[in-house]
Amino acid sequence: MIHRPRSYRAERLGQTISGDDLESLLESTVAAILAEGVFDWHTPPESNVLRSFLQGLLLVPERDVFIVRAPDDSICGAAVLAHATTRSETYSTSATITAFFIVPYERGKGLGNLLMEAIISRAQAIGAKVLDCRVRETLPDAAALLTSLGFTHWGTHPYFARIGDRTVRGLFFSKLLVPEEKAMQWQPADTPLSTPHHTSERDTLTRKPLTLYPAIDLKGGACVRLRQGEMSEATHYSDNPPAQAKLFEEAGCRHLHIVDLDGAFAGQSANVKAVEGIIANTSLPIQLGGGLRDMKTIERWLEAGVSRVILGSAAVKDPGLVRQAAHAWPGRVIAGIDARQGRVATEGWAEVSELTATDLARRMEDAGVAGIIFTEITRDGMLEGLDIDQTVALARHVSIPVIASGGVGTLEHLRALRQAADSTPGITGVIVGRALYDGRINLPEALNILEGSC
Ligand code: AMZ
Repeated sequence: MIHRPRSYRAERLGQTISGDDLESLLESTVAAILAEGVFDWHTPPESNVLRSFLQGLLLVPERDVFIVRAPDDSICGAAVLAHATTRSETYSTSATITAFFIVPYERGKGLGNLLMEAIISRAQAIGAKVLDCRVRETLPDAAALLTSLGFTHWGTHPYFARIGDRTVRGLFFSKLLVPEEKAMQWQPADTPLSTPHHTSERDTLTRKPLTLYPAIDLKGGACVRLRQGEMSEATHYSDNPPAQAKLFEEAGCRHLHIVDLDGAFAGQSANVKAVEGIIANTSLPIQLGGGLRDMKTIERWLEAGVSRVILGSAAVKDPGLVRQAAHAWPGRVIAGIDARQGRVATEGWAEVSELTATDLARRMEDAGVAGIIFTEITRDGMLEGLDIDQTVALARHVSIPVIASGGVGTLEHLRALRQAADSTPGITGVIVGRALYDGRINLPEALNILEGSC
């Protein structure tokens, strides 16, 4: 097995926490309280009080708890995002960071940025238009971090905290997550999408970037592309998957999407050497799907250096496994929902179930997955455009990120997704396969469109 050094990473915690994680969170929280106070404590309470408080926090649906893990898995930072679950104008337009810390001994490594990125993408995924944060005036580093991330300081609160015999003011910061004119409009989640007719320059400056995931589909150790998932329709592109991965990395991609096609059909990992070769040959984060049907196999790949696993058949046939994996590896399990005209397919897409994509998406959100990849099978490999309507409908049905897949053939198709994502913040990325291999899409231009600068 190939081992890569693990890196610092931010995650959102689920409702339950392992004993080790709880102790680690407790320890880092005490360090942060001693350094400058957090969660309204300036001296640490008894550890049982703090332990119950942290456990209780995880159970509140309107609170998301984020952590930063060090390479040895210990927790070295945490934050809380408060938002409303109610889809009402008053409550769901903003989200507020109510706690935020990096332990003193891990500062200066950019971990605050990492934690904030995870918070911002969650706030966007739940449709918040504004992200608020209050910082004590005695914390200039925290204020500087927010300013550098585009937050605006707009006011002060005179009696924010009483520390010893001192009254400390709070500084209010906000960041708009949508263009200003959209922040003024209220659009209930279930109303049809009104597509903007033009894109103003201001839009492009405030949009969130979409991620492009180049696809490497593996069959018999080689890179192939299929049409509508048919193995008999495979076009062979490269015998050297690790070299292909490197090419994508050098061309500016920031992530890789890998599917073990033989594995998806067989129900167990098949292109093991090719995947290991890719892991060894690139430093990009990798999401891997195809044939992952038990905890052992999932763990094996996450340990081997894969960033996230994609569960497809298991999402339909073994939701208990998805729930267990999502809780064991928060942020690292995503669901692959592949639908043939709205009905979900499994086993290499050879079987179609009765489940609709939207029903499954809700179940997967409930199981705790970090996101969904949605593929309309009839579009896959056909180069005729994504099924944007279905993707939008799905993204509006859940509050976790949705990645679009199947059918990208031109830059216009990416522009159309970009536009849809502007009014549906849950759409966060797109998978592109055949069009890249055939040279129909120029990668720098594609990245430019998706990342928002054109
Ligand atoms: O093209 C296919 N026939 C195909 C494909 N691309 N079949 C499965 N898959 C992908 C899914 C998902 O990423 O899009 O394999 C993954 C799911 O595999 P499993 O073994 O969990 O169902």
